[in-house]
Amino acid sequence: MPAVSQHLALRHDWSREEVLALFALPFPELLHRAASVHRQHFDPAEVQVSTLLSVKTGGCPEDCGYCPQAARYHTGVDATKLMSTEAVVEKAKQAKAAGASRFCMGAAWRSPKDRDIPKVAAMIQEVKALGLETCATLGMLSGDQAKALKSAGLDYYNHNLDTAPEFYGEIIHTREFQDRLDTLAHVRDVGMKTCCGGIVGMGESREQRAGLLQTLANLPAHPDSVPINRLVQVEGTPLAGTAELDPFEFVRTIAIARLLMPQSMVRLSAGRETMSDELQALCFAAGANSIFYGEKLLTTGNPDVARDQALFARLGLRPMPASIGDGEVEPADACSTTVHAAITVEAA
Ligand code: SAM
Ligand code: DTB
Ligand code: SF4
Repeated sequence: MPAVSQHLALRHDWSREEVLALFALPFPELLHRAASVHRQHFDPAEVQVSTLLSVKTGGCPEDCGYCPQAARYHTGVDATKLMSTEAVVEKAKQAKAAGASRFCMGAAWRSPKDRDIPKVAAMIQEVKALGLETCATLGMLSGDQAKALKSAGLDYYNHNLDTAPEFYGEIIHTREFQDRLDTLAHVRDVGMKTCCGGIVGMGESREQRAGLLQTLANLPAHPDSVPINRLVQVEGTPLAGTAELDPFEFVRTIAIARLLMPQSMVRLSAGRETMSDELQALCFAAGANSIFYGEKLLTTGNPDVARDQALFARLGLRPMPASIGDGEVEPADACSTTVHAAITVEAA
C-alpha cells in the first residue's frame, strides 16, 4: 500500500487504496492532517454561507432513491410550476439580508427544457444584480444550455456525483453515472465553476465512500465547491429506514474531502438539522468551510438562522465575504456585518 504523504499537493490521481488508508488513520491524526491542510488555503474562522431555494418543486420523472421530489414516491411533496422571477428575487433579498453570500436555485428536473432557460436566465441576472453569487441546480445540461446560463452570469452549477460509480446503480436507474460526468464537462467547458459532491449514509460501504471522494478528486478539475450531504431520510422514499451512518465516519468523510481537494470549499450540506452542535463543530475542525443557511433546504428542514448564528458565535466563526467575478472579492456587506455583529455580541 502506498505511504500516505504528510504534505498533500493538488492531485488528480488518487488510488482507492490511498483514500482507504486515510480512512484507516487514527481519528485525531486524520483531523490534524485535514486541519493543517485547511489552514494552508483558508482562514479556518471563515465559513461560506449559501441559501437554497427550490424554484420548481416536485413531480420529477427521475427515480433517485433518496429524493422526496421524485413523482413516483409518495412523500407528500406537491409539484409546483416554475416560480416567477419576482418571487425568486424577493427570496434572494431575504437571504442576503440574513447574511448569505451565495444563492442557489434548484429545480426538480431531469434536465431543463430549452424553453425554461430564458426564464432561469432572468432569475440569475436579477439575483446577481443584488450582489449575490449565483448557483443553479437544474439537472443534466447540454453544452448550449450551459453556455446560455454562463452568458446570463451564472457563477456556479451544482451537479452531484451522489455516490461511488459502483454503488450508483443501486440508487438511481433513470440516468447513468456517465451522464453526470458529461454535464460537469459541459459546465467546465464554458468556464463556469462547479459545485459537485454527494450523499453519504445511503447504506454504502466505507470503500464506496472512498470511491465517491476518489472520483470527485480525480475529475479533470477539483470542484470549486464540494457539498457533502448526509442523507435526509424522507418517508416514502426507498432509502427511508437506512441504518444511520456513524457520526465519526461522517467527520472522516469531511476530513478526507478536505485533504483530497485542499483548495475547494467543502460544504457541510444536507443533514445538519439533526446534527448536534458538537458534531458540526467537529466537521468545521475537520475542514468543512461552507454551509447551507436558512430554514429550508429544497423541501426539507435546515437549522433555523438563530441556531446557526448562535453556533457561529459559540465557535468564533464568521461568514466568508462573497467573491464576485474572477477572484474579485466584495467587502462584507451590511448584512453579513449584521450577522457578524450579532455573533460578536452573543460571544462577548
Ligand atoms: N434535479 C436536479 C438534479 O438531481 O441534478 C437538481 C436538484 S437535486 C434535489 C440536487 C441534489 O440534492 C441531489 O443530487 C442530491 O445530491 C441532493 N439531495 C436530494 N435529496 C436529498 C436527501 N434526501 N438527502 C440528501 N441530499 C439530497
Ligand atoms: C446539494 O448537494 N445539496 C442540496 C443542493 N446541493 C441542491 C440539496 C439538498 C436537498 C435535501 C433534500 C430536500 O430538501 O429536498
Ligand atoms: Fe429529480 Fe433531482 Fe430529485 Fe433526482 S435528485 S429525483 S433528478 S429532483
